[in-house]
Amino acid sequence: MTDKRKRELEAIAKEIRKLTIDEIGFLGVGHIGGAMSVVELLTLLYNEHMKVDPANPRMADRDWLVLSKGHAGPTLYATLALKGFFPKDWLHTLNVGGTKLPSHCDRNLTPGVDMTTGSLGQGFSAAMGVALGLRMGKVKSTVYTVIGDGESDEGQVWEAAMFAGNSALANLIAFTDFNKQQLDGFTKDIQNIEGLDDKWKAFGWFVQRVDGHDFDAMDKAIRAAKKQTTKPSMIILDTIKGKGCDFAEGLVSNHNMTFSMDQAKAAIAALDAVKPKAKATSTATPKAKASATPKAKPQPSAKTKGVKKEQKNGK
Ligand SMILES: Cc1ncc(C[n+]2csc(CCOP(=O)(O)OP(=O)(O)O)c2C)c(N)n1
Ligand SMILES: [Mg+2]
Repeated sequence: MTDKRKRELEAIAKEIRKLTIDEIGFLGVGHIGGAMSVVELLTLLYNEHMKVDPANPRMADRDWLVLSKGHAGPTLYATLALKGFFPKDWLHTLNVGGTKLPSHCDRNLTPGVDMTTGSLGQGFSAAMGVALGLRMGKVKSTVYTVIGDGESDEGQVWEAAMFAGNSALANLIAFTDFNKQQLDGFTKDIQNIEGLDDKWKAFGWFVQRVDGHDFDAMDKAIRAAKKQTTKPSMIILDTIKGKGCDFAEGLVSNHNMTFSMDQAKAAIAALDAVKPKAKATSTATPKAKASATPKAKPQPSAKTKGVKKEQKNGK
């Protein structure tokens, strides 16, 4: 990938990140942490790899995205709006009554959303079915799917993993958004899934692990995955939950947060203050970040009290 292209993708990612913060901030509550960690991935897929047509979202030979971690829907909506699937002003209807943009993805409501997701594990299984169906129909499309590291606790994920390996679903490219955090804590403390690479290999998958905020590394991994002819691919992405949203990144309680439009505006201004790099480089060091302790523990402030309440109240 050329430096010029990297800079273009960085600019798109910044826009998607800003739109997503604004979208959730306008509603006042949402899954900001897991939305931020997949910004670069969705940017790259929709602007570099996926065959899609905003004017014809159900095009028969399109590539598919199954966002199995459906709570990151707001990032997908910002990505689709920027591509022209629907007007940007829909973003301010996130999760209000009668909306076409529910907090979790719904293929019957949103142009460009390929699968209804949100019950963790189910989208991943559905992606296997789509990949099998396309192969049976001799459609040469790629199915991309994204699971979370916490989602990897679901037994259903491993049933699907076994099925895809045995079925040699080479038209399937999956990603694990390994942001080291799940709903109410660190993944390693809740269900340690390290050795993830070997687990997927044992199920018959072609496995790679890269920095999920580095366009070049992800691009190379996707190209290598596309060359596979007998194995489904798992690309494990080392990412940071809350990445780039100043009030959320580093908080263990950033899963589903309440925040004000003022906080959203300040976070967006902080992103605007970051000048584009002369030469695009990686933004995270996977090994270091993999074991890094978040910058700040949640403080017993009004903000984090709200977060705790949200976590108790729902997903
Ligand atoms: C079957 C099921 N159980 C529980 C939930 C509630 N839930 C929503 S997101 C989440 C945590 C997911 O963690 P992870 O996969 O790491 O995603 P991240 O928040 O890091 O994006 C949970 C438990 C759910 N949506 N579906
Ligand atoms: Mg996670």
